[in-house]
Amino acid sequence: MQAIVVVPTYNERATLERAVMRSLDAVGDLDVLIVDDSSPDGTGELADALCRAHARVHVLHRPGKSGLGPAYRAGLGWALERDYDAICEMDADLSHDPADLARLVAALEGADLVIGSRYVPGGRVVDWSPHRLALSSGGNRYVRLMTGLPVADATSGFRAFRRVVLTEVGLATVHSDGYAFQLEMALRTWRTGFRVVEIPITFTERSEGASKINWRIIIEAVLRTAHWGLEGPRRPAGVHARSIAAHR
Ligand SMILES: Nc1nc2c(ncn2[C@@H]2O[C@H](COP(=O)(O)OP(=O)(O)OP(=O)(O)O)[C@@H](O)[C@H]2O)c(=O)[nH]1
Ligand SMILES: [Mg+2]
Repeated sequence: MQAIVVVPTYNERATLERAVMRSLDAVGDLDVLIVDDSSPDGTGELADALCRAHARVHVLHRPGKSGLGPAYRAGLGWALERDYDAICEMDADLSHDPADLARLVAALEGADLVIGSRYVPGGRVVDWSPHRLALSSGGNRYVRLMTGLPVADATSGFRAFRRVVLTEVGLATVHSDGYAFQLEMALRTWRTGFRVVEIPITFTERSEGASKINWRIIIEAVLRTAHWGLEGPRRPAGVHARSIAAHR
């Protein structure tokens, strides 16, 4: 399976090179696409240098910071224009261990979306404050309650999609900007009838750089989730015929 990992960056100069090099080491023929929103700290220039040094590293420069959702829409769209079968997402701050990419891609053998999950048995969060943990696990409980999505960690940004999922769920009509993007993608994937599987990961609080989470992002996720819950359905469409065909 030809795989790529899309890595959105905004001011991640301190960790980007390690994240990219460990990704290349993790999976044999993996490509990496960095999507940088003109980070003022020089992340984009570092991405260009990595691109020049490594044939499997690619860069997409965007004119300004417009949120995680638009960055991923551009990056996932870039991957769809090329021949990748497995399209992954990963943060650049080393909260996700790039070595886990191998398990994410391998698990696509039996799934259409694989989510690296902090909240299934074996999953862990290291060095988060009780307040941050409560926000994340409470947010996930709220999503399950409102939408019926049977996923323990729907906000996780460490995942792998089969190509067919991204072509079928209507990427261009996903309008969430912040972390709601991850929720919307998981929900659309499940509602369309694709197979969603979680595998345990250890998530480690970033030790360098600054978090981009803010109240606007949290409020967007709360309001959009309520809207999706009201809009329904609370059940999947059934096993997706195209996903079975792709699996054979
Ligand atoms: N291109 C782009 N990347 C972004 C944007 N916002 C966040 N990112 C990247 O998305 C990834 C996740 O963002 P983080 O700030 O680490 O969010 P988080 O992991 O939920 O929060 P922390 O645990 O506090 O770090 C990181 O690689 C960020 O650099 C954005 O507006 N544009
Ligand atoms: Mg982070």
